[in-house]
Amino acid sequence: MSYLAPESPSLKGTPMADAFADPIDLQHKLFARLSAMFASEVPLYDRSLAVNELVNGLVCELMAERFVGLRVTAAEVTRASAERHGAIRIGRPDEYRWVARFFGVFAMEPHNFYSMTDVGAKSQPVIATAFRSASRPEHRVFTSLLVTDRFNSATRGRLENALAARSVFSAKARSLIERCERDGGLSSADGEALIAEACTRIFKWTGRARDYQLYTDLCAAGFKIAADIVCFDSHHLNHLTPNTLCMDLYTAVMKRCFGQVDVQHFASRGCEVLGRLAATADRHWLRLHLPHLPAATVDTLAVAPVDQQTVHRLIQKLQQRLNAPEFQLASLKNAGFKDFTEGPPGGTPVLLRQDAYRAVAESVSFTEADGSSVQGEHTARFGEIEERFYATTPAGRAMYDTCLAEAERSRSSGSSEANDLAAYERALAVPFARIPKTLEELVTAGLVHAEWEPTAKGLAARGTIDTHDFVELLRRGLVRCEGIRYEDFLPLSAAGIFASNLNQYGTRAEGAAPRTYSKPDLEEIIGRPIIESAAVYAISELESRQRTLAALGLAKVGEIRS
Ligand code: OOG
Ligand code: NI
Repeated sequence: MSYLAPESPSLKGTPMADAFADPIDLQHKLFARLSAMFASEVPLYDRSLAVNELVNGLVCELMAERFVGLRVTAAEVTRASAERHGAIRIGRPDEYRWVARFFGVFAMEPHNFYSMTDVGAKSQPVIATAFRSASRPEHRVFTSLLVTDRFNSATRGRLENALAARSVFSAKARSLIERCERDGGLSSADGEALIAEACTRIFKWTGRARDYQLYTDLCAAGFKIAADIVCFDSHHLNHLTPNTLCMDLYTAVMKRCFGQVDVQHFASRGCEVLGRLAATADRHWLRLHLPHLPAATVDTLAVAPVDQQTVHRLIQKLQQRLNAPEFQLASLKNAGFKDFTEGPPGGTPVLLRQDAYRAVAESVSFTEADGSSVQGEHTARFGEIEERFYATTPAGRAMYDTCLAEAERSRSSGSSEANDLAAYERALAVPFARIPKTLEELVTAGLVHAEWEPTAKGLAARGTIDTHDFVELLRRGLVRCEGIRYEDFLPLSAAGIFASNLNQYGTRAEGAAPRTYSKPDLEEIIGRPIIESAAVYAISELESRQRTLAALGLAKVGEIRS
């Protein structure tokens, strides 16, 4: 099917349209290859993927104990570990448009406008959107654009000069993108050719840069983000983040692998977090974390208690596996793992949790205007990990923001040790206590979005039901719901990532009259509308409510208005 030109049915069913590769298949190939590229560039990333797959496999073993009859194959664990989000930073508007058109080939649409220019202390001179599939989001790329009017005119001139000299998309890449747009798709061979351009040129780290003086001047002035963008000759991936099934276990394992915690400490932390998961994971957890399992299978699974011995046995098994040489990360050049996870505390299933190992300095060869070269280094590429939860309603988001701000305040006034994880978790749990922990409670409080459907009991009661209220219908067992997963980014968390990763907390605007950017500015650059994901989550929920009411005989489809 042609996604770029859905309005041109003339192509459908023609030999040409049939010869097109499925853009989602191409997207999976693209991210598998980008991941292989990044793994060859960054040894720690390669090992962190192995850690993630090991942890995800263990979590699935735990689930097989918890859910009677559940089996998760190794291939399914690999599948659950294949999701990625990347981050790239672009210098020129015309480059940005090419990037948007490139992602269009892979059915990835711009979602949400993020301005980093005005987020308080963590501001950065970039605006951004994230490219992902609207209907099948699995991979996403947070794509920033440098806004040069934040700089004084002399710096701005130097930035634009440096940027004018480069050409990241080859003539071949551009013609493949144009072909896709013109014909409504690409053949597999052309898709492969474009993926090769992505992995050998467009997003590749080359270790080469230009203009060492500009690089050092920008870093010294507090504009390392600009140096990261303008001095390099590709849109190198800054990070490529896999998805974990248990953030707290993953971070504990990584700290053990880096030698930041000893084996005993790991054993007790591992048992604590796995024990907590064993006690709380329900079918909603399975649907959220393993969306590839058929819903009908998950719905029939019976939950069984998991004893502490089983948890111990699993952690012991993990310890043994971690003794393998590939997990001795301390032997690789590294700057360690961050102390604390960003986002809500474990067990509060809203939005997303993110953590990372820190960036290491990489050597860079700068080519100067006279052709000579200077050796320098650059620290930017780090190893993020994330776990995704439910999309919040506006009320849920407001509550989340309030809880986070409160946690932030108590942290900055707190006396807890900088790296005391237990104290950090206790402090975070206090403000977040007011956010419920189960899906039913979250939807009852109107804090997260869900998809609804009638139950068999509800269908049998059709004609006798006297309420339209979904909380009441849920309470009576006439409907059920599944939470909608959050597929986007959080501007504050993103700003924090820029800041911690660049080791530079915020940049001030020096431009005479820096303008304020808004969504239409970026839409003009991209040449396409930017999707508001909050509206899409709300509409999905509303449509499922309409279908459910209709199935229960409570309304005709299309009759309900919110
Ligand atoms: C992008 C930061 C945003 C996230 O996970 O929030 C991001 C960047 O550092 O370029 O990736
Ligand atoms: Ni990220």
